[in-house]
Amino acid sequence: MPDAAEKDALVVVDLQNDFCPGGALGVAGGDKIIPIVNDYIKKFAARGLPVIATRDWHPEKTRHFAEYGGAWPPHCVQGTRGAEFHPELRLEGAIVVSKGMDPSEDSYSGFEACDAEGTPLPELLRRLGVERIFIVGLATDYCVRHTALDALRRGFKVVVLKNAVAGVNLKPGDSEEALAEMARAGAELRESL
Ligand code: VGL
Ligand code: ZN
Repeated sequence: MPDAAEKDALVVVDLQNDFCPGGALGVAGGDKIIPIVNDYIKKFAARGLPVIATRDWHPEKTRHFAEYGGAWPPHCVQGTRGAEFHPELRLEGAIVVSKGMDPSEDSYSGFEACDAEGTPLPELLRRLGVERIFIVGLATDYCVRHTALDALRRGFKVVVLKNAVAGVNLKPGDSEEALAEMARAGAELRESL
């Protein structure tokens, strides 16, 4: 990791079973990024830099799901196997933050997530002195995109590691477009660490 400054953190977005192939909302190639993400987690941890893992964590009934007016099939329902992190993901000592619990909100952004004590992610990052986040995970066109844009709005620097993200692509090209939008908003796109 050539230029990791002291105030960096890794944010691993929603690497859960339901977003991987075979899951309720499987992203093509979603599981292929896991070994790369595991390597990045090790590198950050080895430097004593924070690693945050977000998870989509929905109630059974939420306006996020098509049955109740939303866009999606049920996925990442609290306590189900689909909501668990992928078994190959090695989170080590990562801080887990959850989002999507409010049945009236989509909550795509990791910045709406809280840890087990209810501390919101922006507050956690501030306490840790983080200035720049490296984003990896799923899905490029939803949670990665919203997390990156929110981070930039709140004054964090953002690097998106392109070899460790994958998208839903409801429309072909959605992920490419999302990456371009993140770049326009000020995110740095890097192929890898
Ligand atoms: C996500 C669709 C629905 C994501 C979450 O994590 O990108 N996408 N809920
Ligand atoms: Zn969701």
